[in-house]
Amino acid sequence: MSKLYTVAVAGATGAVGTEMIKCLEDRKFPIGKIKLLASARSVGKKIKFKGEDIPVEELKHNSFEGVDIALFSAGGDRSLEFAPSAAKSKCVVIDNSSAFRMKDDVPLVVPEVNADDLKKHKYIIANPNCSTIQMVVVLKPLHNISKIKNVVVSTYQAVSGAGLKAMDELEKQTAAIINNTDIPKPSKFAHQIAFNCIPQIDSFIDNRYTKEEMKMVNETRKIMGDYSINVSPTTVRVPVYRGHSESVLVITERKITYSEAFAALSKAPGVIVQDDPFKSVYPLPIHCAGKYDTFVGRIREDVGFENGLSMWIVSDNLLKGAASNAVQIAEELIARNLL
Ligand code: NAP
Ligand code: 3JN
Repeated sequence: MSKLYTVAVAGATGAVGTEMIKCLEDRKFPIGKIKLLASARSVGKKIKFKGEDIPVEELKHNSFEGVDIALFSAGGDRSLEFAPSAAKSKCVVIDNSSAFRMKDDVPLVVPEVNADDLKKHKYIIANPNCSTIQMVVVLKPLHNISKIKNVVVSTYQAVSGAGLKAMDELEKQTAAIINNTDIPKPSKFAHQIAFNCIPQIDSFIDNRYTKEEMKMVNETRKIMGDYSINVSPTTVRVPVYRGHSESVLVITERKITYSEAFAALSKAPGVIVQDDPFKSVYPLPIHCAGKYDTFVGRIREDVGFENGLSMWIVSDNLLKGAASNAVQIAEELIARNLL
């Protein structure tokens, strides 16, 4: 019989953690025992896993004794505090926060792109930012045809990327506007998100970009293993519950034709091409929600830039952008005997 693993989910009650638990069950991850960890506030709650009610435990330094793999999505501060304790007890941490992503000795992995980097792990592996993950899954097959020099990307990011409270904020503001009652003040976002678009995700830094934008710049280079790729991002929050969309222009060393791009993307792992614009067929967040793949359409040879290729990329930010990429990393560790 093949080995069954003890798996912990830290942040089990959150938007990402909830999806991690569902994903482990849905993908039939070989689990013998699951530990669900969150803050002291959640102790007493139970979460269903494979038909069983599992009690939520408080995340503590000794939570990882006897645990083989821990999926972390409890925020960067918790990752910084608890991931080293887990690693010390030889539990492999797959961390969803930005806490370790740019550290030299921590692999930053999207399995379709750089699964080989996993062999360098020292018990902590980082899951990239959601906007970066869905972009690099599509960029890699194009980069294999001709080296990508520049990427110009604008994102249209769903509120679920900012957690459960952010989803609630959109719902309550929308209901208030429709029912003509007082609109609740913004709390998770800098402005009202209902019926609006906000060109700010995370906080601003000195160069006038946001942290989310700089994650796209730095993480893309590390995952693609090519520090010469220049990324020019603008990240925008839109009133969509689930599914991040991206308008992406890539400039390559030599021209990639529409047919070459279509052929390469059609056979790329984890990518589904939906591209029949004359019949209004292109990826939409409402259709991509709940799916593990990344969807690409509106592929066209760019009219404004020589050697430019433009496209529209959509994926479920809570799945491929977070939970299912993390579970895929765990699956890859088992397949490669790296646990
Ligand atoms: P969320 O819905 O607000 O959930 C936060 C989770 O963290 C909850 O389970 C919460 O437990 C737990 N938590 C908070 N404080 C804690 C503490 N002191 N000790 C233990 N657990 C604690 O947020 P989310 O959207 O799931 O995001 C969680 C984290 O995942 C983010 O901060 C980010 O680092 C990462 N993330 C990554 C991506 C990505 O792009 N890959 C996308 C979204 C999020 P309680 O319910 O008990 O408070
Ligand atoms: O806002 C989004 O759509 C994605 C958000 C990701 C996020 C939210 C809070 C903290 C991150 C992340 O994964 O980069 C973090 C973090 O820095 O850990």
